Formats: sequence, structure tokens, C-alpha cells
Amino acid sequence: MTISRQDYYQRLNTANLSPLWQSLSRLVPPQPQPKAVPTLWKYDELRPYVMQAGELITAEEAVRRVLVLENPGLAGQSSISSNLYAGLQLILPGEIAPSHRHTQSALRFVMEGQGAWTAVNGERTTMSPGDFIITPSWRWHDHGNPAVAEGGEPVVWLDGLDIPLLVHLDAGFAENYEQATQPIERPEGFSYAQFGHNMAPVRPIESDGTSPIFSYPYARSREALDQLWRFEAVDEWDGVKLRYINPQTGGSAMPTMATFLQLLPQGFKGRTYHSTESTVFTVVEGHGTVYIGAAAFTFGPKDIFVAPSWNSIRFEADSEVVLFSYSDRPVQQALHVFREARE
Ligand code: 1HN
Repeated sequence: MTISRQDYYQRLNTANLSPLWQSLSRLVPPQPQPKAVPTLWKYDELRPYVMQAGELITAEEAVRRVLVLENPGLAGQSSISSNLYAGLQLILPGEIAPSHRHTQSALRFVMEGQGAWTAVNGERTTMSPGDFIITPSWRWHDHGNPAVAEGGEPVVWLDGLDIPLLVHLDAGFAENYEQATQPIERPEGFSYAQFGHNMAPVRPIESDGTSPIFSYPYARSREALDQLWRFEAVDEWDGVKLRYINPQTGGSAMPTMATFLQLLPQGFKGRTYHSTESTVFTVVEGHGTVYIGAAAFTFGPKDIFVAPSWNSIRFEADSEVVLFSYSDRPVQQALHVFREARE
């Protein structure tokens, strides 16, 4: 007598087996089926929570005083999209976030406040709003903020990391440095002088896959967009959009995350596109509306929103808008699975 399918599946289960025919369409969907959902965080609503954290815990105790932006479709996973992490970090005057390193790559995008510093590769950089700062994989990094007497003020930045990707890859390592801060070996601005002016040292410095420029100041990137806009280089989907590059390779500044800055002219009504990358956007300037899948979000300065893979995306700008964004595009490109469609 043949057993019932029910019994059969039960027995398979106890033998650590499963019938592919029951999961095939889920495993190989006709198009991406992200669990992450389009989500917007209004900075006005986030900010009080961030500042309260400053009253409840020191940077020293927290190690990193960060509120994680968690996608409601990925609850409990500290993820804003399937491969990306986002958080808001606060550092108060006089505080130090102690030096450590990990295989996860990190980016910082400064949201508010001036004068905090981050150190990477023995060099410090001072933060200003709109600056894009990189912590490469496995490099010691510490952050600090001068005391109030030296002009310190609360500084908040957006942290973008490839944490969920490294979870999938089971490739996470981390270590603490024996001191709170790493030794300073080079003057501030050294790496920017070497690589930030379309020039490079004559004797090649070997690339570790991450840009040797670890701070991309906002003023310079903003100026590029402004000039291109004046030259009427406005794309119907993206407005004026540039990607940050690693000057050693021409590729993305970080191996796992691409970063972009784009300008939407006042009155811009963009066309619709789809992309397999999941993108986290933050608003640097201006007001507008973004349509992501079935969602419509009106946004203003410092708001953060995420467009998970293959959701339709379209922008409208009420005033001149500047958006910073990061995505998992380089990973998809390396694997030859990146796709986009422009309607
Ligand atoms: C980290 O090292 C930082 O260095 C921020 O500021 C956020 C989230 C998870 C793991 C490491 C930082 C982080 C992080």
C-alpha cells in the first residue's frame, strides 16, 4: 500500500529532506519578491528618540549609540532591506566612540551638527552636514566630538552598513582596539590631497577594494550637481545623478555598497523605473514626493526612505531637491544579476 503524501512529507522532514515541488515557485520567483516594504522615516519623528538616547546612555557604554531603522517587513533583523542596514548615530560633545574593526563596510552621511571627527587608517576627518565618509572593511575606526568648551555640539549621522549581506555570507569578524582611539599618523586631508583631485600618487598604492578617499565633502559633490544642472544634463528618471567613485578603480567607493548624490530641479516630475538594487535615500535639501510601489511619501530635509528591489520608483520635486542614496548594486553587478528597467 502506498503511503499518503501527508505521511510522506512528514517522513521527509524527519530525514532532513524536503520536496522541491512544494517550494519551487517561491525559490525561483518570476521576479523579485522582497520581504522589505517601502518605508519612510520622518526626521522630525526620529530626532526626539535619538536625543533621548543621549540622556539615557553614554557613547562609551553603548559603544555605538545608534537607533536602527528597521524595515517592518524584516522585523527583528536589524535590516532596512534584505542586504542593507541603516541607523542614526548620536555623538555628544566630549564623547568618544571607541576604536574597533569589523569585516562589515560602513558609510556615514552627516545629518546635523558640525565638528565631530572619525578616524580611519591613522587619519582623522572632521564632519560637516552632507559629507559622505567611509569606514572600509577591517579598518580600525573611532569617532569623537570636541568638548563644549572647544565648540563641540551634538552630531547625528546616518550609518549605512552591509550587515545583513555579511550575515548571509557568514563572513563577520570583529575586534576591539586596545585603546579608545587609534594613533594619528597622517595629517587631516592627506588622503584627499593624494586622491581627491583627479590625480594619484605616482607609485601605485595597492587597492583593498575601498576608495582611499574616506571623506567626500558635500560642498564639492553639490557643486558638481549644480554645474551639471546648469548645463541642462537632467535625466528624465534621475534628474542629475552622480555616483561616488573609488578613484583607483572607477567603480563604487565601497565594494558592497554604491553611493549616489542626485539633484531634482524644482518642479521635476520624474518617469518610473525599476531596479533590482534596494536603495536607501536620505533627503539633503528640499521637499517633494516619492512613489515607491504602491506607496506615496512626501518628504523633506533629513527624512529617510527605502525602495526595496523591483518596486517602481518615481520622484516629484516641489522645490530643488538633493538626495543622497546607497544601494547593494555593486554586489549584484559583481554577480551579473543587476537589472533595471526604465518606463
Ligand atoms: C559600527 O561599527 C558603527 O563604527 C556604527 O560607528 C554602526 C552597526 C553595527 C555594527 C557596527 C560605527 C554599527 C557598527
